[in-house]
Amino acid sequence: MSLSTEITLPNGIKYEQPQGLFINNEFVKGVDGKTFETINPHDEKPITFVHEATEKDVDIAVKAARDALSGPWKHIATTERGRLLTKLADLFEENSDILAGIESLDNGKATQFAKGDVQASAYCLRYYGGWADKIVGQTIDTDSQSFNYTIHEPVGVCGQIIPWNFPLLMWAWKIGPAVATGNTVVLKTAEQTPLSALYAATLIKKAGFPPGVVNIISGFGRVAGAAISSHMDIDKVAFTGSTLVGRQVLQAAAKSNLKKVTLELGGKSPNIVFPDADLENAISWINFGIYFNHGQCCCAGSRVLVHEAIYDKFLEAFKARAQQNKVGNPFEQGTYQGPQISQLQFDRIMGYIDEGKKAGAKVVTGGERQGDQGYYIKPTIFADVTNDMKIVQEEIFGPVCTVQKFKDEEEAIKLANDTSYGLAAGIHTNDLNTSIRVSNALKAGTVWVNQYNTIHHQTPFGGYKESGLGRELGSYALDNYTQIKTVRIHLGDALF
Ligand code: TXE
Repeated sequence: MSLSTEITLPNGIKYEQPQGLFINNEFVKGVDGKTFETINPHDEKPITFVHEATEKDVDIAVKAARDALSGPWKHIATTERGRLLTKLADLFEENSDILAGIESLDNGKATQFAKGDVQASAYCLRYYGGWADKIVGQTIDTDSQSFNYTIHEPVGVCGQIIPWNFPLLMWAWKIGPAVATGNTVVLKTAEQTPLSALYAATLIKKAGFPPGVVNIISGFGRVAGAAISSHMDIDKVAFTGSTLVGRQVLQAAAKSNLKKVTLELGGKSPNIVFPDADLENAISWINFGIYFNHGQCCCAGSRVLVHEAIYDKFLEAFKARAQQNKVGNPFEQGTYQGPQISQLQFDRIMGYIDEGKKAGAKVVTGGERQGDQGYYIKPTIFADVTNDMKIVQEEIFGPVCTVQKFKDEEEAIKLANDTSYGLAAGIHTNDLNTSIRVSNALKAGTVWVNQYNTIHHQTPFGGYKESGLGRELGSYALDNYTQIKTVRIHLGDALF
């Protein structure tokens, strides 16, 4: 079985696709010689195969990461660590067409948004490159007999498990802060989308990272993912994915070596429209809030709450806007929404749509698949829903939203918070007081006012309640990847 293959992207770009596991800066086969195929969600056909990591390969990758930690990486100047990350960011930008093309092919996202992901990944890597030589402790004055200071040390070997909805961006969110703070990494991609991460691995080597600092493996959750979360020589695990698996990762960490855990999980985020909002703007953001990335966003604004005074007008205009979104081939000019990631996700979403219809919700638009090939689903709006319906309570992770009426601010807040999740929320109003009052009352890790889905690498992101543990992005993410050591020096004679 080969370790790389030439692929011609639908836009004519030819490139060499690595297929191996990236360990110690080399592509290798898995110990058990297993491979698996990755499917193009646009035509449901296999693109190519990649080598599969099993427990033994996770062990090998962890050893590589452990060795790197006590090798040259330990002694590398912090400024040099930062330079490697900024170089990596430059390489992302230089290879933007290939990286975005792979993302559209393997994940199905429209080229315009795939390019946005590559740019956002580069910004994220560059931002954390800037932090590498600014990780500082404190000196703490307690009394004249003591000198106290803290050092922020790397946690060690970090296992990172990422999903398929933003394969490159999650790669950058995870690797950036881990490497900036001096850790080493074993990152497992999602089995649905291994390709862009492997191409990005070639850039790790090109940027000049020492072998073993960043290791990238393809494999399945129950095998390689589980091996990471229960590994005795991994010091921290960062996971993005379903709440169900997030719980399993936390349990595995508790049962093994109590490794540190950060979790970025699901959501069922409310997007609230007050009667004084600029309706045209609000509708554009609400449309982007749910249909961006085909609804496959943990923070998707999937529960739209609209004041009763503007409800009918809103619904009519939102329906018209959603019907304008071009659904189709990700490589075609102007495509807004591509296919869902897999047959499994397609079936899950269609199952929720059926469930909503059976429960008596009204389909305002969509509610069916598009075409007969590829995992395409029409942008779907449900109205006449009640809070106890499954489509209002459970994460659908597809282009499906519900629209509900509220009569006043108090009811809007009550409905918004009536969920086990707490990742994000949106507020659309021109009243400053309303925006601040409601932001304060919402149980969500991010509140967007008069915008939606505008995640920025400098601002933290993460969930309240069952949406996760810890924060990614911004300076806050650095805390996940550092251990704080306190050193107390006694300056006088013995006290006791
Ligand atoms: O997620 P999984 P799936 C939500 C969304 C979606 C649902 C299912 O609601 O419909 O999850 O998606 C790895 N130990 N989100 O099945 O299984 C897996 O290999 C360790 C929200 O794809 O959680 C992949 O790398 N790892 C979300 C990653 O976990 C395991 C993004 C995510 O897969 C594992 C994706 C195990 N036992 C889905 N089992 C978000 N927060 O953005 C699986 N994995």
